[in-house]
Amino acid sequence: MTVVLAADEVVDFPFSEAPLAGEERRAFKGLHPSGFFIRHPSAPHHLNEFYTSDDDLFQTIHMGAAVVDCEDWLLTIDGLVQRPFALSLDQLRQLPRTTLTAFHECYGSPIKPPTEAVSRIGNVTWTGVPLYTLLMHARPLPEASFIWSEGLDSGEFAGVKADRYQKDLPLKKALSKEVLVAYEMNGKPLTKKRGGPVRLVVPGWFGTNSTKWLCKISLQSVRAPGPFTTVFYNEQDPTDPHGLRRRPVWQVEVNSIITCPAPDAVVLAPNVQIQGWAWSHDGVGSVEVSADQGGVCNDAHVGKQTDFSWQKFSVTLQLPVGDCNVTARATSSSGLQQPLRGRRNHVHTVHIVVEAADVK
Ligand SMILES: Nc1nc2c(c(=O)[nH]1)N[C@H]1C(S)=C(S)[C@@H](COP(=O)(O)O)O[C@H]1N2
Ligand SMILES: [Mo]
Repeated sequence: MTVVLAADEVVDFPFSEAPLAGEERRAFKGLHPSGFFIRHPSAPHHLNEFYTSDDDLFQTIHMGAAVVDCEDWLLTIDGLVQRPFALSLDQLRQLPRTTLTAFHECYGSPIKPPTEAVSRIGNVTWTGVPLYTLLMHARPLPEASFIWSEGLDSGEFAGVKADRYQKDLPLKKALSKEVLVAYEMNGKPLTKKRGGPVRLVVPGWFGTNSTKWLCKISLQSVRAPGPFTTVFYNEQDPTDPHGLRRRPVWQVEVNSIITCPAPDAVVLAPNVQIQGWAWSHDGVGSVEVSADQGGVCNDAHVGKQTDFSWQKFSVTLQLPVGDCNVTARATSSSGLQQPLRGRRNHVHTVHIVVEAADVK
């Protein structure tokens, strides 16, 4: 891929040290805790706010949380570039920063078939330096088609050993202005379990691509060979009618959650307000909300997107008295609709009880 830099996009780099092989891994001081770690997010009915607090946001760690010495931390940019270089944390912080809002979603377990809805989702702000700025300084060679990102963590996941967490992105996505080398979430420095001091953030793409404890970006001509891009995180493409094509776990599929009413809530007939969040890598076009009583199905109002945020939907349904299941079904901007069942992004249904308004 040949990359041309616009004149107004040149960032002045007051530094640019040639990297020494493997030097960036010196900052790694061990894993704590070590081994697989997952923190489940709060239930959908607790995710009413546009911005998800750190406490309500899930965490997914395959091999252990890396303990990183910030003094020793280095980011190396190498591979198919004219000008490989390395940056310290202070140097990274001197570069022009960007803050953006993005939903953050975990694909779910890469060792189970993706048939169950996971709802590991939130919406936060990230602050950091666009990866674009660093790639432009390094000057990609025309043969470069992918970036490989490396974390400082190593160990074992599902019986497979890995000497590092390694992911890849097509260079085209890596050069999109939203991809960040981030050091803050929701305005605060990244904590250890969040991937601090520095992680990659790939808005619109599954969380697995956002490498935590980032230490290296390498430009390459082919996909990365590590287990997290080969053994794990490739799936059967559900849009292939023959079910043969496989695809990397990259773009986030259209999905939604109902945040209000809460499960088993008792509400008053007939007008019941339903609201929630919908998201997709390419934005949400519409959300249909239906109830299994009274034959109701209405298009919700869908709010605007801020950067790569999730989008609010809300609608008032006229429901008869009795038990009722309410379902939201989102359609992406490109026209893909959430499946009704059997898929990680299938529709979310909430059971509610509708009571007559004059019942005391
Ligand atoms: N180095 C490293 N980066 C990683 C992971 C990891 O285990 N190691 N987990 C990935 C997965 S699967 C997800 S969903 C996100 C989770 O980010 P969070 O824990 O901040 O929510 O980080 C990704 N980045
Ligand atoms: Mo994940």
